[in-house]
Parts: sequence; C-alpha cells; structure tokens
Amino acid sequence: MGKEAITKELEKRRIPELLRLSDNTPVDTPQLWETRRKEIRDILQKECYGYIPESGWETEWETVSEEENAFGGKARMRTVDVRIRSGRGYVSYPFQLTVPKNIEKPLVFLYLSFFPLSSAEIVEEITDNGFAVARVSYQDIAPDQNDGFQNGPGSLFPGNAYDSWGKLGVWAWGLSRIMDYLVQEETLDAGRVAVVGHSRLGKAALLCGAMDDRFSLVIACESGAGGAALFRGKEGENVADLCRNFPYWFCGNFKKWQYREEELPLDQHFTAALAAPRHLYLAGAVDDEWADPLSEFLTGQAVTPVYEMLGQQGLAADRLPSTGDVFHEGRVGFHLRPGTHYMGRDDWKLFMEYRKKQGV
Ligand code: GTR
Repeated sequence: MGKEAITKELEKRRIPELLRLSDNTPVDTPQLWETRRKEIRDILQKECYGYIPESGWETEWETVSEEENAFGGKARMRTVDVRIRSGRGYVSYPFQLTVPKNIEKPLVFLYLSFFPLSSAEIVEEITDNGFAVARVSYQDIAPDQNDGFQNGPGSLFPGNAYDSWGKLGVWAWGLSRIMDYLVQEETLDAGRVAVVGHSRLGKAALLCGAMDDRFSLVIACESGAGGAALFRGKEGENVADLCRNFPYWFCGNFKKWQYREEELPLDQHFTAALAAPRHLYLAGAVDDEWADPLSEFLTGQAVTPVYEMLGQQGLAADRLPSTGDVFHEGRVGFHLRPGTHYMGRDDWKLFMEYRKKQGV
C-alpha cells in the first residue's frame, strides 16, 4: 500500500528518464551509467547551473592560525587560506578545520555555512561525536549578489550570459578547492568526506557532490527548488521565482524554462542521481512549504532505480513520509523533521547517526 502511494505520486510528476541515453539505449551497466552521467552533467550545466571550470588554475594553502586546545582541549582548530590563481587573476578565502583529538583519522564534514567563521555554531557538538569539520562561510568564497563575474572565483573564469557558471556553481567549485586540501591531509579519513549545506547552500552542496566524485556522502538539507526538489508538480518556489529573485545563482539559459517546467530537459533527480552509487542524504522539514519536502522525498525515490541497477539499495522507504519519519537503511537517506526551514542540531544528529550506521 505505502509503496504504491509513492509510485503513484512519482508517476504524476512525469519526469525525464534517468536510465536511458540520449540515443535511447537503456542504461543497464555501470559502464553505461558513466556515459549517462556525462550526458546528465552536460544537460545540467548547459540549462541550469552553467559550466563549471575543470582546469586552468593553481592552488596554494597557507595556515593562518592554529589553536592546539580548542573546546577546552578536546580538538585542534586551524584556519587555512585557500589561494587560487588563473591567467585572469587571484582570489583567496579562508576555511576552518576542527579535528577531535581522541579519534585517529576521523570522518569529515565539509560544511558550507551561512555564518562567519568567527561564530562557533554547531562545531563542538560535531567534533564531540568524533567527526572533523571543515567549515567555510559561503560569502567568503563569493558574495551572494548579482555582480556578474566581478568577485571571487567568478573573476578567474568570467563567462557569458548563457551557459557560464552562476553562483551555485561558484560555491560548489569553491568547496572542491577545499576538498583538494582535505584529501592530502593525512590526519583525516579522506575517503569519507561528506559535503553538507542547507537551503541555497544545500543546492550548492548537492551540485558539488554531483560534479566532484571524491565525496563519499552528499547531504542536501531543505534545498528545495534548484536543489533536491523535483520542479515538476512542485509546491512553493518554482523556476520563475528563482529567476526573479536569484537569477545569478544559475546560468542565463535557465530563464527560458520559466513557466515551462514540464518541458525542462532535466529535473532535479538528474542532479541527485550523479551521486550514485555514493551515499546521498536529503532532509526536509514539514512546515517548509516553500522548499516542498514531498518533492525532495520523491527525488530520493526517483534516483533509487539507479542505485538498484548498480547493485545497491537506494531510498528504503515503504510509505510517503510523515512528520518525524527517518529512512536510514539504504544509500539514500531521508528524514522529515517537524518544524520550519532551518538546519539545526536535530538535523545534524540524524546526519551523524546515518554516517555511523552506514560507515560512510
Ligand atoms: C529563499 C530561496 C530558497 C532558499 C532560501 C535560503 O529565499 O527562495 O530557494 O535558497 O532562500 O537559502 O534560505
């Protein structure tokens, strides 16, 4: 019964097929999935997020401060400056790495935050649970403004008004440059780094995990439109709202899909599916109608056949979610928290539980 209700809801959305190449070949092997992923990446970049640079820069890191006894001596905290140069110029931004002392090679959260690095936020609670946290304040990477390609990494690769990267792409790319540092840091478990963000930063985290295969887990919390929520049949924010309020998050081509969601050559299960067969976690909140948690859940369901084709369990849900539901059995995790749009300790607790349970 419960499963049928999910299938019925998803069928109503009439989303484009994931497991078929553009020439109609069915995708039924891991090799063909790799081919399909390239197609999907191309569609997403061309029509939605803009093309994200793949080469043409050099990076250096400099430790700018170190605290041996953070949180009463429980953790080490270091601030590192990421310095990036291309033929066009130079940008830098800091991130903060906090590592618990009592764990050898801890798993890591790469956390794209709304808050300045000077705020303590949730870090102590996460490190107390045995995880390291690399935290970056998103506007340190690039301002959340319609500034063309003027500030931050956009200025290293200025583009055009059609298919060049928007700010979501810039923030995602900025996270990957921190990941470059984390993978060569021997005190961390570089094979188990989760990228995580909330809302607009959940959109950026999802995109980052879609473009960069080095993350073992991708967490998009209440990421809504342009994040994990399906556009087709969605409540709340839609393509036109995004293009009116935040056109610079996306590429110029995205505007042509306003009021034409049904014709989009993609839907957001494309972005989410690029995580497969790695772990993916989508979180929603019941009163977050603007993001629409049902449409986020349905994305988890829509990507499940990809996991299954790759021999993994996807979203292990036997019913449409109701308040407080937690689905942690498969490679696609989901929870529906009571309350409004927010990422707080209740969400973090479930992310950490999921990681411990799945060993990822
Ligand atoms: C809203 C926007 C959402 C979401 C949110 C946030 O104004 O409409 O897409 O990104 O901001 O980031 O908090």
